[in-house]
Amino acid sequence: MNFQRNDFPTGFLFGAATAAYQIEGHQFGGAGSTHWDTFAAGPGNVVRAENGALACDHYHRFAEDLDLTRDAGMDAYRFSTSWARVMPDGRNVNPEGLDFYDGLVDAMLERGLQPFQTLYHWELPSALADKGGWANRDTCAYFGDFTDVITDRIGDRVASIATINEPWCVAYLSHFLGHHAPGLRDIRAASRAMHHILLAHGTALARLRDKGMSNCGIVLNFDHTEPNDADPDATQAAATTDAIFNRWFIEAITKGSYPTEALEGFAPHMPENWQDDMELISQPIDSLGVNYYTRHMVSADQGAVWPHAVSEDGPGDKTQMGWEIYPDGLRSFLSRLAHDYVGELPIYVTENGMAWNDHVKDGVVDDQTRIRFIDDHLAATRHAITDGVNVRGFFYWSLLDNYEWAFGYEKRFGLIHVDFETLKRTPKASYHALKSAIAR
Ligand code: GCO
Repeated sequence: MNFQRNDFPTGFLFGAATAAYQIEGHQFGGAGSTHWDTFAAGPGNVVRAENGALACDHYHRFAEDLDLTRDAGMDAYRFSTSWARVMPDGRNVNPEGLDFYDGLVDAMLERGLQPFQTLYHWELPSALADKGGWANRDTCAYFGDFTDVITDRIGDRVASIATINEPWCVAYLSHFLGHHAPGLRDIRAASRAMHHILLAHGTALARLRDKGMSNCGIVLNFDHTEPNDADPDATQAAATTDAIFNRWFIEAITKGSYPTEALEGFAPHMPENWQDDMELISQPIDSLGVNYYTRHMVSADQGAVWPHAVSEDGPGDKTQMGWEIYPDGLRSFLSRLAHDYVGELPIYVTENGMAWNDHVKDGVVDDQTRIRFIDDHLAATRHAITDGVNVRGFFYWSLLDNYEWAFGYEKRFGLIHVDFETLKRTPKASYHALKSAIAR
């Protein structure tokens, strides 16, 4: 890597990110069924119909995983607390689930790792999916109750709490594009989910403030979006796509409004009196988490349903996901977010990383492409800091190869290789390179 820890401001945090369902093994510890278990069991939804029942068996191996995180010289670890593990039916507490997260947080602290918690990284209990999930307003209040229960147990020891991970994925990708659980392609359900997921954020944040928590925020994903050609229709399609993907959530949170380009499609299907919720949704946050992966080029397609747009991957080199590697997009988002929305508010890059078809050969995983990827995105982060953006930390996605949702176990994002037959962990060359770069 072409940087050292002291190229970053003092106190800048280096970490790695994971999510409960993707690594823990949801069959253990009395966790309840989630909508991902049932979605994975539906025809053609997930590669080989794989689910998170075993995943990386982090439930039993977390000590080893956190040892590896500490040994890499990291400062922080981003994880999620599964709602369905803590409350298997979404309403009643599973003491074993609370004990697990209690022990997990202590294990981080024992290793000098700051716990960065995410409350919802998509582990929706099936019992609540039965009632309509995020299309149902009641789910927001239930989420508030979950927030109370988990915070009463571990809130005294976590460094940061993000309410929701990637609301665009929760709402649009899952209820309009149908690629993630619950797999709907329905504009009414999508419009409701687009709003309710933010109401859930606002509800949880209010509960956290009632408990005096002052380290709270949300994690949003941003995709660099450009028109594919000079056609004015493409410019329009790109602007609408940008409004849905990149502006909807941050504008709601920081300005209490939704972009008109996006409301054009959603407004007729929004829940009644949604305007009354905007004050709760736009309460101040303490930090913003930014997930950034790639760039999309957008063309107009008047024959397609609203938003009359088709997105393609950009022209540059691709990862195993087929996503273009485009580090400049990270720099420009960090600047845009500071300039247009959050000003001096601390920003953390809470996810950035790439999948590659990694193999262990003679005990080594030589992932040079990932080393360059990380180096280039940390350079983009450094540039944003030089431009004056208040970026306080960077979390690589992900610590481990894991369950990549609809792609099953096929896409390897980890700094650490996981053999899904034996569950053996093998740190990749990128792990060692990052370790050397961030050594004190
Ligand atoms: C997301 C999630 C992660 C993914 C990662 C790679 O962005 O979808 O936060 O759970 O695994 O982003 O796709």
